Amino acid sequence: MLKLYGFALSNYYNKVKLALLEKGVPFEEVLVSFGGEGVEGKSPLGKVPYLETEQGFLCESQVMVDYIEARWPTPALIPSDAWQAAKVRELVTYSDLHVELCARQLYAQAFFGRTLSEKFLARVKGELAKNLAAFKQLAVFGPYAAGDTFTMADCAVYTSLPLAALASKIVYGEDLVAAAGIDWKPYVKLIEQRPAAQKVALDRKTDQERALGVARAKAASTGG
Ligand SMILES: N[C@@H](CCC(=O)N[C@@H](CS)C(=O)NCC(=O)O)C(=O)O
Repeated sequence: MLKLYGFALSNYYNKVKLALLEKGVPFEEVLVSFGGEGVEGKSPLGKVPYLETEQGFLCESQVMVDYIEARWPTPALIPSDAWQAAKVRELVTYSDLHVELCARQLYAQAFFGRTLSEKFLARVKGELAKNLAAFKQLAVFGPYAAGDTFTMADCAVYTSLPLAALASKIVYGEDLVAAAGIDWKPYVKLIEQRPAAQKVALDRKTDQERALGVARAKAASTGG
């Protein structure tokens, strides 16, 4: 059976978990925190999630989602048409690379008690506003992220976009996602009608205190 390593507060862990749950693929969850023991040789950068298969370990959430899609094609999380599939993957990339990775620069202050410089925050604010405006041009929300069907783009967007909204609200006092004209709250409500997303959301809530405690201890021990 597949084993998914990571923790339920991690958006990338939840992206893969949501894909597995949507497809009904059996898997075991193995709790590994960031900087946790045993990551060596399985996830070279020490990041979670990573996935254990019968053939070895995989890291990088989108690689895992693509592997799961190839191995268990039904129900499909990507259209069969090459163009439509590329549009879904384009949105996944924008969500992961341009929205989440940019917003991630705020997490140290938003969630882990660090203070970032005004100059740094001003730069990230401009960058995030620009990237969200670009993301909005590609996202369909019709009603799903990439169109009228639930796809792997929803696995990425549902697990990351609310974090960008929350982090920017905490740091700047303004939800930059909403400010970009992205009405993300009804979208989250829609996705959370799905049993798979309900499980992800419940497990995330349960994991919140544990994960924050670990992250704060790590920040304190590294003088962060
Ligand atoms: N590109 C990676 C990003 C994974 C990632 O950043 N994971 C975070 C947790 S959400 C992590 O492990 N952070 C610890 C670190 O970067 O050392 C993916 O898609 O899997």
